[in-house]
This record gives sequence, structure tokens and C-alpha cells, in this order.
Amino acid sequence: MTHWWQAGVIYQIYPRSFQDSDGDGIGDLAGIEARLDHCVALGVDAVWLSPIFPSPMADFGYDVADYCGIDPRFGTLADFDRLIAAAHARGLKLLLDFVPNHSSSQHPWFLESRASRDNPRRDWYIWRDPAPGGGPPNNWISDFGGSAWTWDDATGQYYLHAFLKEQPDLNWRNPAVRAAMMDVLRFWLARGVDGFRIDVLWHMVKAEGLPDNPPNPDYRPEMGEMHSLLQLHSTDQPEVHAIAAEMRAIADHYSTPGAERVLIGEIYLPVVRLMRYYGAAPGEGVHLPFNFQLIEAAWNARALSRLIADYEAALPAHGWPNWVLGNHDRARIASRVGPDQARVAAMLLLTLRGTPTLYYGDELGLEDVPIPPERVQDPRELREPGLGLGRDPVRTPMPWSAAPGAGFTTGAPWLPLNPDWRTRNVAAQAEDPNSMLRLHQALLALRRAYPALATGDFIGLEADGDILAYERRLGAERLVVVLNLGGWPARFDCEGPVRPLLSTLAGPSEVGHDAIRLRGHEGLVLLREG
Ligand code: TEU
Repeated sequence: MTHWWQAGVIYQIYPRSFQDSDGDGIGDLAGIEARLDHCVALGVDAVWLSPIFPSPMADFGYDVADYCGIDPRFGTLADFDRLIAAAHARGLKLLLDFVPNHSSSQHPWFLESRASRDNPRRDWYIWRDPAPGGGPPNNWISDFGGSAWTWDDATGQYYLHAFLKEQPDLNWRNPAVRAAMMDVLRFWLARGVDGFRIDVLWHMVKAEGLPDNPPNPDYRPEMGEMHSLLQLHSTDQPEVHAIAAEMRAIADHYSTPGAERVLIGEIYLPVVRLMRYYGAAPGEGVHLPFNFQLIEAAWNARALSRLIADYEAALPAHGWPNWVLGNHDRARIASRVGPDQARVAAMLLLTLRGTPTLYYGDELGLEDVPIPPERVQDPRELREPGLGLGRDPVRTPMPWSAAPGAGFTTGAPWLPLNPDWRTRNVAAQAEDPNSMLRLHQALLALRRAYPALATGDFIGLEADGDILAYERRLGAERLVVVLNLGGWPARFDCEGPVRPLLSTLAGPSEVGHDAIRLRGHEGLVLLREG
């Protein structure tokens, strides 16, 4: 039996940047509700919202000060209830972002924890004395650069933070923390949410004794200081799997047939270690440990076909694949591979075997937007400027129309709009049959019309030169996908008769009896006949 989260497509919304409803230049829940019909017209099945909880916004919501509320900038719990009802009325699932590794330093738990060494919540976070010779307890580096430890003068100890000092790590070895956080999941599940994307799942448990991390032999300064060490002891500890299993049991408890509550793990690990997050047995891990390989891969046929084959081969019998092309942390696909190839990339994402996650704005071919220094917001850029680690360029407002503020806001947008917003916007692309938006709509419609594309088997056909070709099979239904990853014409020999269903390019495709001549940057979906 196929579940919704297997056949479906997930759409990530960055709430600050989707739609503003009150003119403050920041997107909000009422805005998202007003734009749900865009998600329906696009053809996605589920919407995942980056964090919407009360937050000082040191890391734009990934620093949560109250796990069971809504930040006033985004709205109220009543707005949230309206949003989820409106989503469900349209047949859309709604997923939230759960941030369990760390809270905000303004969370009441941390305020108590730092109040005194004997506070009952002291052990809810990770406090340590200085190293014997002075200085931080170990050599761990924050993801944003600098030591992962911050000194607290009042109580004379350091606390650990894998990210900003405003994001202290919770101590998941403390059963009280674990119980409180599991209750957070229940709170939202009871409110009707369809699942969670779990932030930095692989970070949640640290090695006993907190030993030093070893140096990274491949480190180069332009990678950012966080990569100077291997995160051997600070991440991916075996104990994390029991926590994932407990979360899964809770999600399953709230699931009904056709309405499974889904867990997605944000995990940046090599494939072999990633697989463990599916759980040792069915139902013991997350449904979808995010597969970020398309974000990190070299964009050529050989590399892509190798990683697809290796990933397929590594999947456990109970593991359903998934693919991600972009998110709020990484350069946009149109900037990574160029605007023409981005159309081919969209076809790849939406025709591979596995649940695709589509990042808002990528359906318009949005590129990274240059941010003038005086408008930089991202702490990662502010902490290590000039390395290109800043994430503002991929978080700019969704351009809806040629109206002032691109239809995103009647006020001043919190980040600059894409420079070409007057022409690159939803309204303009909806009118243009050759637009990126219309290509996404066509690809998503094709997935519904041909179930082989969503859930069929994957058979690699060719990875030669610029051509990547594969077949998707379900029963008698057989579709062939041929992608030209280069800018020049290329030929593919297709055994047996095929009929073209969709091209990434306008105009006629050259599909002969046996040979297909692809134009530069052309991708084709074909139906095998006979
Ligand atoms: O990201 C975690 C994370 O590991 C990424 O920052 C990763 O290091 C980076 O993409 C590698 O280039 C999550 C959220 O997605 C991010 O926005 C938060 O800042 C972070 O956790 C802390 O909560």
C-alpha cells in the first residue's frame, strides 16, 4: 500500500518570506493561508513551515522560546488553527519544524537553568567546568564559527551550543527533558499537524564525557571554521536512535489510515550512516531521513547516476527514498546549475523514485539574491563574513506579482526582492506556458497521471557524457526519463517505441523510432509503447 508521504510532494515555506498580511514586511500565517491556493495550483501534497514559534529570532525561529505557541510576528494560535483547517479543506497536509536539539537562551527553561548551579533545571542543558588549564571544556566548534562553549559568569561554568550562543543545547540524556519535548510533539499532533521536520536530529545526543573532536584532514578555511574538526563525538551517537523511535511511536499513535503523521529528519551525514535513521526495524525510525545529495553533488551524469545507484542500494528494505534540491540553508538550484539547467534539475527531482521536497521560489527559478552588506540579517554571515556562508540570498520574499512589494508586502520587505521581480513572479509565470512555474505544474500533474513516476521501480539506463537516463516502472506502465545535463545537443538510443509526454523546453522534440536527439538542457519524459 502506498502512503501519502510516499507518493506526495512536500513544499517548504520559509514563513518570514512567503506572504505578509499586515504590512510589516515579514510574512505571517494569515499570509500563508491566503496563498494556499498557490500550493494547490502547483500540485504539491504537503506544506512544511520553517519555525513559527515565539522566538527572539537570533537564528530566525531556530531559537525557540516557547515550543507550544506562535510568535506574534507570525500570528496567534487561532490563526494557526485557521491555517491548518484551510490546508486540510484543500487536501493539503501541514508539517511543522520541530527544533529539539537546542532552545533559545530566552526560553524559561534556560533562564532557570542558568539561574544557579542547584536550580532543578540546571541539568536540562549542558554545563561544564573550564578545562583543567582554563578555557572551554573541549575543542568543539559552533556551526556558526568559534567555540561551541560560552562562559557564564554568574554561575562560573560554560554551557554548550552547537549553533549560536543564543541557542543552548538541551541535555537529551536527562529524562525530564525528553518527556517535556515528547509532550510538545503531542501538543501539535493533537492540534492536527500532519508531522514534523526535525531540526538537526543527528546532533541531539553527545558522546559521554564530551571528548575532543579530531581535526578534519580535508579542512580548508573557505569551508568555514565549523569544518575544521570532524564532528565525531558531538553528533550521530547511537543513543539518538532510541529517541527517534520514541518520537515515531508518538507519531504512529496519532496516525490513522490515509492520515499518517510523518517524521522527517534533517541529517547531514554520508549515506551509509544516514540509513540508520530509518530505524533498525520498520516503524522504529523517522519516515524520511532527508537525502541532501542533490544539493552536494557535482552536476554531471556520471556523478548523479552513481549517487542515485548507491543510495538505492543502501536503502533498507523498509526505507522509502526521498530527494531534496534546495532549502533555506543552501544556495538555490538555479544559482548552482544555472537557469537553463534548473529546468532539467526540476525534472530530475520530480521523476526520481522517492518523496521530493521542493523549496518555495524554486518553482519560479528564483536565484540567490545579492544582499548589500548593510542589509545582511543572517548571523552566519555576520559571524564569518565574506565566506559566502550567509543564507539571506536564498530566503528572499516570494514574488507574487508586478504590484508594489511584488504582492508580498504593502510595506518594506525584510530582505530585498529578487532584482527581476517585475517579470519573475507567480502571476507572470502563470500566464506564460513556457515558464518554470508551468513546467513544475506539468511535472506534478504528470506524477498524478502516471503513478509509475511517483512510486514505480527505478531502473538506471544510461549515464554517458551529458545524458542521464532512467526508467520508472509500475505494472505495465513504463516511463523513460532522459536528461541532457549539458548545453549542447546529445543523442540517446531508446530501444523500442516511445511517445514524448513532456519536455523541459518549448517547441518540438526530436523523438525518432530508436534515437532521440535532445537539445541542450533538454529533459524529456517519455512513455514506452507496446
Ligand atoms: O541547519 C542545520 C545545519 O546543519 C545546517 O546549518 C548545515 O550545517 C548547513 O546547511 C551546512 O552548510 C538547521 C536549520 O536548517 C538552520 O537554518 C539552523 O540555523 C540550524 O539548524 C540551527 O537550528
